[in-house]
Amino acid sequence: MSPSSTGTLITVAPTGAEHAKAEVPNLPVTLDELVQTARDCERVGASVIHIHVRDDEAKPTLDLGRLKETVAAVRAHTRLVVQLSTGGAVTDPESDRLAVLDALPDSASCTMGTVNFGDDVFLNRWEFIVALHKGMQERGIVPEYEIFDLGQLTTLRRLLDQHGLPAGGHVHLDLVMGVPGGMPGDTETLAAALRLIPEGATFSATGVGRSSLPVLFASLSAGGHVRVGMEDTLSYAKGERVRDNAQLVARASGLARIAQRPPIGPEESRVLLGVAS
Ligand code: KMH
Ligand code: ZN
Repeated sequence: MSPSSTGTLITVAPTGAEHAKAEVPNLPVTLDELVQTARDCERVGASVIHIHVRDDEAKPTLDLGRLKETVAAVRAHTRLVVQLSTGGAVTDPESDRLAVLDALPDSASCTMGTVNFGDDVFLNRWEFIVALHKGMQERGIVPEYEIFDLGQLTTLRRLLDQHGLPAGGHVHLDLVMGVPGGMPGDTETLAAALRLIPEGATFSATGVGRSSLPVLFASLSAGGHVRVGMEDTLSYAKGERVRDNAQLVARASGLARIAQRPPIGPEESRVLLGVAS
């Protein structure tokens, strides 16, 4: 992909599984808050939403009923590509993570290996990766392969070689950079990832915490797409907390325009990702 040949797909990851509502009161955790966030972010340039759901106590949950209700509500109120997390929280069992696919989102995340995750371990065994990949192929769900470290790009190539292309026929991945335990979020590491990305694939990049902006600039300059949101960063600038997810999406949209790679809308994102309309 040549750097200036395409617009920018902006994904918003509004909630995640790690932040506590008590400590982050503006984190969207209820269905109403999520739908409002989705609408606000679509208006300022997001075209994909990466969703983690919370329960009535605002704790992360993979309850299938809630996931289905969430997919339906976001579809009813926006045109965003709806991507569910199969990563969940580090404590979620594989069976629950696999069952996420039964909510039949447009897209779902699929992490390409185990990684230290702060003080925890985010476990993704090879057999589990294959089960997720095949489960998505069977259901026509388009994966976003999550890459937390460079070796996981090798795993992605092995997965595609052994088990074929994903639903939709196109490979799209997200470099999740700056997780304590994963690859750092800087230009050098993003550049190193480029030569390991499978031929014909598109990529997005996410910088966690203070790597948010360096990764955003690096990805835009390298022809990549971007993911932003309160799952990944709660700080807008030094000493300034994020106001809401739309603030992060609006900044990414502005920078994408400056880079002459303006945000693409949900329909164009569907075509790019191979998601059925
Ligand atoms: N919450 C992390 C343990 C994903 O959404 O697929 C995993 C995660 C990745 O956020
Ligand atoms: Zn996530």
